Amino acid sequence: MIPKDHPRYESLMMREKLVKGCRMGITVLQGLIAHGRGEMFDYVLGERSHDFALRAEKVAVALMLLSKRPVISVNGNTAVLVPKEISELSRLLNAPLEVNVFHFSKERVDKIRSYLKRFGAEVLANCDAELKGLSHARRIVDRRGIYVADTVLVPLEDGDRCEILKRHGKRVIAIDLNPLSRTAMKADVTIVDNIVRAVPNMVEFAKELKDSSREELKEIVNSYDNRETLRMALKAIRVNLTKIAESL
Ligand code: PTJ
Repeated sequence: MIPKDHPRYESLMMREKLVKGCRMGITVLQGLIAHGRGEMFDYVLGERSHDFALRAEKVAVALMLLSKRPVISVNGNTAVLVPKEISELSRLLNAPLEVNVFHFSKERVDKIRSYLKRFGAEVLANCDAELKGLSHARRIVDRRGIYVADTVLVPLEDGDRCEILKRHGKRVIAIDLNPLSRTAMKADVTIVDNIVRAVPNMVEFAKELKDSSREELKEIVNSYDNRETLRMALKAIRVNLTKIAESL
């Protein structure tokens, strides 16, 4: 049991959720390693949602609201870290969740689907279509979801799928604490924030923006420059580390 007054309580609780996710067959062991990388970036970013992240979260919500077929891709880490919050976001944005995993087995996909359904979301997981150009398992998608989506939200993504989604004419929104990752660099909107803060922030933006006009939403999206977000994220790491070094 982790005492509530432990200085790293929230961080340790996230680890507990992922370990439990592994025991349930939802999260893969590789997901623990991926989380460790995320933790490291969160640490050097100061474990808070920076202004550049809040901006990207708002733009992401506006873009999803403007889209005809937005879809939220969910993997094993996302499913256990923010099941309730991502289901709420899905409802507010009218964007179904789709189980899409790197370490694929039909059994695992079904487990993630059943788990998410408990939170009331519409969950696609038919695995009945393939994204051309990808050789790994993330190519396996649902014909009603990512396959026909115009915008895909991809939290904690790995490798090259972002590029392939874009080649298929889709817009990609990434949530990734590592601003240097391939996905972060290639996405249309990169949210450099911990998923446990990013998704609740997006829920709030969705409540605020859901009745906005298309013109208002377009204005939010059109003035956005993702390269500026990446630049600011990298600079935030430098500034934070310099501040700490100089305070010693
Ligand atoms: O469930 P599966 O089979 O799809 O597998 C999922 C993992 C996460 C194992 C797979 O997608 C993977 O290997 O991912 P990577 O290549 O390690 O990339 C994950 C990215 O997410 C890294 O850049 C991490 O920095 C970032 N990340 C990890 N935890 C968080 C995070 N970003 C935001 N919030 C987090 N909590």
